[in-house]
Amino acid sequence: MGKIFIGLGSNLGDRGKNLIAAINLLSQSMKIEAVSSIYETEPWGEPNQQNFYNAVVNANCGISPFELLKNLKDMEKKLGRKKDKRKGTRIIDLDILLFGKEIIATDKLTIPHKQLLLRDFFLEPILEINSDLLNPTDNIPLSEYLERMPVQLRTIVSKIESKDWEQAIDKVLSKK
Ligand code: PH2
Ligand code: MG
Ligand code: MG
Repeated sequence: MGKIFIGLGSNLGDRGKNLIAAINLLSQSMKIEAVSSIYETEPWGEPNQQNFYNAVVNANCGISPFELLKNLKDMEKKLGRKKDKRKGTRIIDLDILLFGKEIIATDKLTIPHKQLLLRDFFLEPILEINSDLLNPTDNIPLSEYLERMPVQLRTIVSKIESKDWEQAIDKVLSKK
C-alpha cells in the first residue's frame, strides 16, 4: 500500500474521460498502487451543478507533501482546469487526502484533507482500496467515520460501471 491517497473529482465535460486522463498523468510521476471505482455523487456545497464523478488513487512517490501539492496544481492546469469558484464546476480536482501518517496544518496545505471525515466521496473510495485505514489524527478507523456519517451529508448516487475505467486502471497498474 502506497502512503499517498489522492481524491479525484470532475463535474464538467466528459467526466469519465477527465478521470482517465488524470490517472494517466498521475502515473507519469508516481507509482500507482491502487485505484478505486468511480462514484457518481451529488454536488456538495453548490447544489445547482452537474453531479460529480469521484475516485481515489493510492500511490507512492519520493517527494514532499508541498512538492506534491505543486505538482497536482500543475497537472490540474495541464488537464484544462481554469481558475474557478471554490465549490463550483471543474474539469478536474486533485486533492491530497492522506500522506502516510503526516499531519500538516498550514495556510497552503492541510493534511489529512480538511473535509476528509465529512465526505462520503472521499471515505467510501478510500475504504474500497484499504478497508482498515486509520485516521492519523486520532487513530479511529475511517470506516467508523463513514458508518457514523449522517444522511444529510451523504452524496453517493451510484458506482459507475465502466470498461474504459477498468482498462485505464490495468494500464497504470502495469507500470508498477
Ligand atoms: N468537490 C468540491 C465541492 N463539492 N461535491 C462532490 N460531490 N464531489 C466533489 O469532489 C466536490 C463536491 C470542492 O472541491
Ligand atoms: Mg476538492
Ligand atoms: Mg482541490
